[in-house]
Amino acid sequence: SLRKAIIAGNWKMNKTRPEAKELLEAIKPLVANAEGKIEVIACVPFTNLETAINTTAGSNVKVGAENVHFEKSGAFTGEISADMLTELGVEYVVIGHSERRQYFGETDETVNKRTLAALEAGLKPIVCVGELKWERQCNITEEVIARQIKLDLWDVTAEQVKNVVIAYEPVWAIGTGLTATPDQAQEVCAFIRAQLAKKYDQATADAVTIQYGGSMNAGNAAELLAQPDIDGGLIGGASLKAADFNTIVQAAV
Ligand code: 3PY
Repeated sequence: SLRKAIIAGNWKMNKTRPEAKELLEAIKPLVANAEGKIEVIACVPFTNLETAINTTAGSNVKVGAENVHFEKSGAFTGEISADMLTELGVEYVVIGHSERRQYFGETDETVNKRTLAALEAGLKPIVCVGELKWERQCNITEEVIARQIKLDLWDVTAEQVKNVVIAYEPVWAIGTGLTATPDQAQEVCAFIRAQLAKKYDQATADAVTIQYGGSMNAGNAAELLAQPDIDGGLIGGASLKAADFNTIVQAAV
């Protein structure tokens, strides 16, 4: 592949600090052989970031946050800025996960603002896109994805987009145990790359890592990752078990 694969765990709202330390200590030796071949990331709750940074120091496991606010500082009670994350040593941040869009009022506009703020601060955004079940049934998956790519990456330059990871997560496959078939996932990931080629150029599009997410697990990862336009995974539940997460990592090495 032209691109480095990226396997990222999305821990969601799970794990206290001692539990986070224990899980990362278990993951580290298992995935050590991936060093230099693929990127391995744990995206963890804000309260676990410092623990995760300390626990993974000197290893090939990188740390990401699960959200970031778009303003630099100020009266935004409960929010966390990009500078606060980079100062800790955080490298990646998940932006616009469907749970944030569904439950916390995220829109393409706020996803775009967060993406720009993250890039400006030197964080690598993992921007999540994906259609609802209803939208797939109505045959408008491509319109939905095209709109998200256009709006979420508004004003993101060709130079900047090389630091953006796109995660294709069909909303009907999140937390449902349903997974897109490899063909379905490949079709949309190729469509995303075509949209990037249209917006930027083919060389730029070819350099962007596109992950599949949505109930990727130890059993289905290999065939999803074998698809030409799927360059990794954003892993929910299976990232909370060291052995399962490692099976997925090994499928990408
Ligand atoms: C899932 O696998 O359910 C996810 O939401 C990954 O982000």
